[in-house]
Amino acid sequence: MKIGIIGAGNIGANVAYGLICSEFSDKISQIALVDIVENLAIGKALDLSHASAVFEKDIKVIGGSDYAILSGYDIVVITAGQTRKAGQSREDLLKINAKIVAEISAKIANIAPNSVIILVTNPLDFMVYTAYKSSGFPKNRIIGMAGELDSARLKCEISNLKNEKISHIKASVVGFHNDKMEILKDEIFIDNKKVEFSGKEFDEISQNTKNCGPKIVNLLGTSAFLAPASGIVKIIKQIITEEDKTLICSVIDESEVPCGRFVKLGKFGVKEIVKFNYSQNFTQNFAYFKEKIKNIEIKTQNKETK
Ligand code: A3D
Repeated sequence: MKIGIIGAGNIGANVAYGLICSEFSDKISQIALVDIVENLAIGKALDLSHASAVFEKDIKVIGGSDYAILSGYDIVVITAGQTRKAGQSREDLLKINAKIVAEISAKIANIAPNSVIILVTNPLDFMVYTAYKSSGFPKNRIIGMAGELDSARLKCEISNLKNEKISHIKASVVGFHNDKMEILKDEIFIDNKKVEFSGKEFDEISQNTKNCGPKIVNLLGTSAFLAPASGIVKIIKQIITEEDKTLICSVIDESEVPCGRFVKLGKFGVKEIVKFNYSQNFTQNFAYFKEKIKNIEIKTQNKETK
């Protein structure tokens, strides 16, 4: 498998490093970093190629600013764009990042027309939609990473509150990657037993989960990158190994509204959107998305590529 990463910044470089260190690294032959800042992509690729050599892995890592290096690639991750600064919401980045992601997606469609595109650029669900329209790819080949990160953050909160090991906890966050994210209270289990929370406890873990993003921005002056990169590595693992596992990813169904849903992944991206009885709120929020996206001009490709 050949994996391209657009944006050699914090998330991009850590996705590459995570892939090199992964237990499925033998399935990866090449990683390419592309960044508008050419030296950054070349320099980080060089460093990562040495990391790969330290671990005695046969992964070639290349970098540059020319998209031609992605020719025929299988998976392309888009991390390029601005990050939010303290006080900014993810949606403050909408216009600027939509322009960046639209241009990049159109280039990917030309150079790697059979690839699966994975997005992390914020505001995530809007960028999934932008890449879908600008690439002309079918819905199954566009995947956004957020639900696995938000669910991991929720698991950390539950682990701290109940003093339980993360590996014993099942917890899911679906919907949009913003304040409207939905914590599935009835789907929280420890050792397969449903967990009961007082109203105050549930409010606290919900609020803390939603606040993880801004809290890290305030501490670091930039957004989180190690956990988001790990979420992308997890998605790539599912695509490559095709294990029968359910993840939460931002995907587009017939409603044409991307947001976090339960999915199964495989070589061609989304294999299945798993049926689930989502709340009324979940679908009511679609109106909010449609209202916001209609003000964003997105250059679209004429037809879907197969
Ligand atoms: P950062 O370290 O700034 O890296 C972004 C990289 O993109 C930089 O190296 C830029 O040079 C590059 N870039 C900018 N414009 C272009 C372009 N047109 N073509 C190619 N490269 C370009 O940011 P980061 O890696 O920390 O974050 C990347 C994105 O992920 C931001 O939009 C964040 O808000 C977002 N993010 C999402 C999550 C989710 O959970 C969805 C979490 C954390 C961050």
